Amino acid sequence: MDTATDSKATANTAIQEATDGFHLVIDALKLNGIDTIFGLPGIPITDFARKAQAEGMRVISFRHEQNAGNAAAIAGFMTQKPGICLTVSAPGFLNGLTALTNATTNCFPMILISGSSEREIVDLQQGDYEEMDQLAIAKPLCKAAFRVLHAEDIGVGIARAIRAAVSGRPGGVYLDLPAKLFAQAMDAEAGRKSLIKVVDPAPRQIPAPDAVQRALELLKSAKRPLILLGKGAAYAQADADIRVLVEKSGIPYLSMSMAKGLLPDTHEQSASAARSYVLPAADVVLLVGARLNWLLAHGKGKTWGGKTHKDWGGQKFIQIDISPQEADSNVRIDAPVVGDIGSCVSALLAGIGSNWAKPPAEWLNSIAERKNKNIAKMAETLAKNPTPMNFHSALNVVRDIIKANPDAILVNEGANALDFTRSIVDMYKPRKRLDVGTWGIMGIGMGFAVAAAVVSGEPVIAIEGDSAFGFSGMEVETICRYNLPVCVVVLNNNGVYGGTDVNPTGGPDVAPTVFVKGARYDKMMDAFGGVGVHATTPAELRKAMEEAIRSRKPTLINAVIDETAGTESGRITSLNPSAKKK
Ligand SMILES: Cc1ncc(C[n+]2csc(CCOP(=O)(O)OP(=O)(O)O)c2C)c(N)n1
Ligand SMILES: [Mg+2]
Repeated sequence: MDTATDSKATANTAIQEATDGFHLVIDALKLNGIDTIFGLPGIPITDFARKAQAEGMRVISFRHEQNAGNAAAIAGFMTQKPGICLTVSAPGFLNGLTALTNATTNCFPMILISGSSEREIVDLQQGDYEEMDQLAIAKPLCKAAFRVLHAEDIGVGIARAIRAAVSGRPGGVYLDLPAKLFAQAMDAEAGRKSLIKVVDPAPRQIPAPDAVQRALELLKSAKRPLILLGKGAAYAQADADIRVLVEKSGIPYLSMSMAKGLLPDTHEQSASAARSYVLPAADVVLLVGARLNWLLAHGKGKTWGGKTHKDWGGQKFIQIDISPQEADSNVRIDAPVVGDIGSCVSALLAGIGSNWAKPPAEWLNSIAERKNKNIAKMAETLAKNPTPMNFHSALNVVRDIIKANPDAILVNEGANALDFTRSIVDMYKPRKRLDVGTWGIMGIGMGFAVAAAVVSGEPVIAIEGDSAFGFSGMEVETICRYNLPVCVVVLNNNGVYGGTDVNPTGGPDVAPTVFVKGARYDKMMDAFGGVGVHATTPAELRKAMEEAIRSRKPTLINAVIDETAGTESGRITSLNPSAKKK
């Protein structure tokens, strides 16, 4: 080949070697180790989803964007990489937005990528197909929001979204990609060069030595110390150090819902069975990735030994949190330790050394005494076998199944279905319990279950109230379509909190909390080729769950629960405003 032909060939290759917005987004995600997209196709992102699959990404399609969003959020929690949710414009975007905001509230790293309509039409409000100023709407509802208008900026856009999602306190990020962007072409080599592989996306944040010292001194002075592990501690994946900190210090601990299993719930230092005793009695409390929000009664009031709901108890708090703004949000924090949880815990560990004095025996004994009494009482209740089943007799089965399969992931939502499961079902390993989180949001069930199965490959058990299940129930088709090892157990008590309310007018409408009685949710699973089981006894439930775990087949068990067994709002009845006028 002579030189003339040679250079002609090169010129031709240069023209042929173009890339476009579609591929730049895919390449930028892949370059940053993101290999899965949860979404729902349609204009303008259908081809994007197709091309992502063609380029080897896992694209999991849902039946509603909120479920795809919840899947992305929990994938973020499990992996420390932002989970990606992909939606169409306006309505699809809005459907995904609830999940994005929930992710932000829960500090789960997630990126919602939505296609959007033409900017010039949207901005003049000329009525485009699915017109909406999505960026403006997303902004106040998530941690950060960006829009990319030019193909050469895709690399920067994805990099900024990743950093914003995972650095500092993780959260939800919105990334707006207008339809026109996808088709924009550019030179492939220039495109490659424009992409950014994010270096150290979630940099460690080392706590200040004097803050650590202050915390250690306070902890040392305690007569009745307590450690509180939050879902931030679970997210941090500092499991071994957290366990050593708890064990070396000898301090009793409580796990918040999604921190259950960080140490096995059966650990001798777990004070969960004596929670209502230890919270008001503790004198120094070490919060590890747990915020003093409503889930901890804002750190004050009767729960903490205060005289009224507003009074502070006498506790002093040490708070480990990555956000410097968290301290003093509800009550005084005497020793804030700001940094990433892994770094903070290892700094405390270094300070604790090997001859740290264990807490006074009096404190440990009084906890043990209450704990043993409550555990014995619970064992008695669990051993009963009433007809129809109640939450206890059904969940006693789930408790055994998780004990035998500690790697299985437990997804949980509902009111009574949530609260009873949390207290009855022990967890043995970190990040195995995924639930309604900070908001107590219904609808996370099937999205979380799908993502948990996709991300981990482990069997997933979703314990669902019948109302809770309804929010995402259509995704049983998704579970069947991808043949995921998910076993859904619907604790069916005929309604929201129960099925006994009646319409006081005597009119034909049932009460607002009541559903069709005796509904057969198992048939929904049958409809899509999974295994549906109707279980009316603990023995039937046990057999069906064991079979589901063994076979790894999509399974839905309709577990019939006494419709009178629940209480209004589960365990948070006190938050219900009650009408003054009867
Ligand atoms: C998005 C959303 N909507 C409504 C609620 C209010 N809510 C809390 S629990 C619940 C359902 C409780 O019923 P179920 O899931 O059947 O649980 P049960 O108490 O009957 O076991 C509802 C609707 C919520 N938390 N989130
Ligand atoms: Mg119910």
